[in-house]
Amino acid sequence: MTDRLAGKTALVTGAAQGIGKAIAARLAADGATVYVADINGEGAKAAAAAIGGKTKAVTVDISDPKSVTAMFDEIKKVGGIDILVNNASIVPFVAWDDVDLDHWRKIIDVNLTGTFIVTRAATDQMRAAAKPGRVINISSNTFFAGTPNMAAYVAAKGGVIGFTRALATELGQYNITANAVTPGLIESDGVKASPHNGAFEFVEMLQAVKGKGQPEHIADVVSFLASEDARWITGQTLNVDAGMVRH
Ligand code: NAD
Ligand code: 4PL
Repeated sequence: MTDRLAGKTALVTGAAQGIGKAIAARLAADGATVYVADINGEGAKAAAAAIGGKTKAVTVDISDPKSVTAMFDEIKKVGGIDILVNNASIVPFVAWDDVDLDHWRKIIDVNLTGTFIVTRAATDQMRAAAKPGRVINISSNTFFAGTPNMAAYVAAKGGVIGFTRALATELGQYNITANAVTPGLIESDGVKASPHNGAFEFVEMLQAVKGKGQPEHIADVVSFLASEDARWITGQTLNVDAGMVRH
């Protein structure tokens, strides 16, 4: 769509489907080489093939440090990473009475700790190559709204915002920026296949601008944050939800 990411290498986690796939497609359309990473390796291959351009599929479990290290060893061979988009997460719909310790631990482990594991490896690689960099973390507007049936998820997404703020402080001296994006309800593959699909009417009532949130609404904003135009923005949380919440 532009050439503003030409020569850059990007990694998008959870890119086999949904918002991650749309982000990968947009960054590729902006000229970047894009690693389409997902725990669903077949899905990642299919997404990379569908997007075309300079995409490469990779199988990774963001909560497994060994798997993450192996992925970055591959990326290092082609010159290292410039742009990291932490998008992979589990999007649960679990009534409060069913939120037990196993569920809590699983959601924190993937959605928050997984984000840390990938960011640790990616930013070490950026620093070793003395390259400027971008970290873009996909949080959620549920952190502002306290959305029902997602208690562990809401906590993890708040953790992602806190982590982003600290990361910006730690990495500014290396010319690496870190920002979070908080989407509202988006009609992703995961949402379409879940009870969240029944919430669009209610959410649209709260939105200032009407319509159903689409993965591209998020991908276009991530493209901006990844670009040179966003060089003076760091530690911020950009809410992208048609005005459902104001924070
Ligand atoms: P989705 O369920 O459609 O896709 C998520 C992808 O992440 C899947 O392909 C899945 O295989 C992958 N994944 C899950 N665990 C993984 C792991 N351990 N390692 C690697 N990959 C893993 O989700 P989506 O709706 O497109 O959401 C994408 C991001 O946007 C998530 O961070 C989600 O929390 C956030 N978000 C979504 C919405 C929404 O309404 N859809 C709203 C706000 C925020
Ligand atoms: C408003 O992040 O932001 C449902 C499911 N509703 O995952 C989300 C809203 C969901 C959201 C989200």
